[in-house]
Amino acid sequence: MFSLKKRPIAAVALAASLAAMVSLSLSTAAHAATPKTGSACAVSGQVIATAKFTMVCSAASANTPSQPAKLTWGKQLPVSKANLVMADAWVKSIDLKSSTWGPMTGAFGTFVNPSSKPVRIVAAYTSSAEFVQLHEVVTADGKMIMQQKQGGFTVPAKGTKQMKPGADHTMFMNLKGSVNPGDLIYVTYVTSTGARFTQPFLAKVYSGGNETYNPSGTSTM
Ligand SMILES: [Cu+2]
Repeated sequence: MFSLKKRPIAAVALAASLAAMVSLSLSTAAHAATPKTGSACAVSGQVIATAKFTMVCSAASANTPSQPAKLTWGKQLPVSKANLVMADAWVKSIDLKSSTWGPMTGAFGTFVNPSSKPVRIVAAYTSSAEFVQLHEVVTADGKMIMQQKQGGFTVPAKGTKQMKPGADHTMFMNLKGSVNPGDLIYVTYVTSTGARFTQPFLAKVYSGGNETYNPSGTSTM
């Protein structure tokens, strides 16, 4: 574990290596055929979204020190419309020029599921960042760290699921630019069945939510 706040150099190196991995895999996706289900992918939580289907990069099993997770592309999930809405959606603003963090920020809000079936959110994407992860905050070695949440977020039938600082949240990774107070950032969530739901997040100034990021955490679907 390392603290991005205390070690900006490590954060920059992490961001650079993630950027390299993402641009490699994105350019591969753009120039080649759609990757095969089960083939290797670079970044857990990365999404390929077309008009017809969605594919999510995730691990077949949880990541452990002795057995690093193998990341693979999931199956092509047919596109449909998710039966979800969100209340109080906001994102923490970040000025990339003055930030000592990597180019990442958190988004929060409450999912509302009006249907009679639970909905599981497994991935998300936005044009404002190279990829998006669904994070949880846990305590490890006495420190608060954030990492990908195994299995994503489940919104119970006729229920809600809250994302808030210091707990489950949506993380924008490798932001393409600063997020200024008042900006609206559009995020599309993908459920386990491939249903999608796009939500605007209003950017505002917030000083908390500074957990250390554990980059070795991976998501399983
Ligand atoms: Cu996070």
